[in-house]
Amino acid sequence: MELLVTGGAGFIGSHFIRLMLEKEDVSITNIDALTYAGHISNTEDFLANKNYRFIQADLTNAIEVDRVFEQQYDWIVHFAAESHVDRSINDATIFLDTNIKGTHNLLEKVRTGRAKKMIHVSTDEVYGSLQQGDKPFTEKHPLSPNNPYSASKAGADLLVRSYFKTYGIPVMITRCSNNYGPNQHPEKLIPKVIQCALHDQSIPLYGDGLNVRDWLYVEDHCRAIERVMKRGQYGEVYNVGGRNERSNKEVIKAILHFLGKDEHLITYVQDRQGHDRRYAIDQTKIQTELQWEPTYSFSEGLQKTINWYAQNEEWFHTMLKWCERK
Ligand code: NAD
Ligand code: TDX
Repeated sequence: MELLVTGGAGFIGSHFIRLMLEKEDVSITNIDALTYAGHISNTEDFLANKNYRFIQADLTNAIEVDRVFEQQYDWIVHFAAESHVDRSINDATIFLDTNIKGTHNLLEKVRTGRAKKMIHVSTDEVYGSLQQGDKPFTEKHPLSPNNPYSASKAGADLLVRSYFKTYGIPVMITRCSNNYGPNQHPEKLIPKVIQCALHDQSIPLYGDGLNVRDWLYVEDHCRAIERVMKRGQYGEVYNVGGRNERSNKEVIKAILHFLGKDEHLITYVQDRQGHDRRYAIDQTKIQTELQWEPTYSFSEGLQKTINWYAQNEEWFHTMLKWCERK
């Protein structure tokens, strides 16, 4: 199987490649622009694998994309995106380019036969926000994104849907909740908290700290995508979640507890603009139709994650330096 992964030098994409390289008869091409969020160090352990190759290419650049598609692929698994909500609030421009135009360029390659099938990796944020007591999002929940990042992801989701309806191409969408694990960019909540806690630095908690996210260990997300490739139905959307809702304050306290650090490190700071209150996923569909469910408990996943960051502080600094250069 010839598999094209986009954004494989980022957090989730690199874990997905690692998982797929364990399979027989899979040859993987990773295309990544190596933005501030993507770094070759995330792929170091499989760089030399004979079934893997890397091409630095920007999905928004038609010429670079054409070069990648000189050969045909059986699958595209599309992770590449601008992924950080706070950055999208500062400036949405690149989010529209990468997340919408980049996705469109790939859809065109499926439409014109350069790739046979595609999975578009999306997010629960496209559904908007829930209040405490509301029912979790099903796949039928209307798309009501509240920040430029999620609006750009919703735009991409709708384009994918339109290409299925108009051209009948074999595409599927996954919408996952918050991932955590090794190699997640230092700007995201869990890595940031671990790093601050390790160095007894203050931990910025937005607003009242009671916003709720559903947390899933990254390897479980990758296994869900693999399951969708094997058993999913074209044109369908599959929610993926951890059945693990926690307030941000609870998550930070759990990390401090693991590290034996004091809760006084928590510093309440100004809230994120348009901060979604709660995400919660109803994943009945993937569970019953595709027989997928998460394998990691939050405490197992968090322990693994904290250990990794504690043992890989150099990686953290590499990413921060890379960010400064970009
Ligand atoms: P990430 O920011 O860690 O990685 C994104 C990767 O995409 C980087 O390697 C970056 O260099 C690459 N990229 C960005 N723009 C590009 C372009 N124009 N051309 C080629 N490559 C480009 O993101 P992540 O957290 O791994 O998320 C991966 C995907 O999963 C995204 O589509 C995101 O929306 C989705 N998702 C993430 C989460 C989460 O909790 N992290 C949850 C649900 C869905
Ligand atoms: O310093 C912080 N303090 C804080 O309180 C940061 C970085 C975040 N937060 C809060 C905001 C959110 O409620 O923690 C929560 C998680 O924040 P992020 O890690 O920025 O993730 P989130 O905004 O929930 O989005 C993530 O999950 C869905 C990913 O970044 C998206 O790519 C994915 O689609």
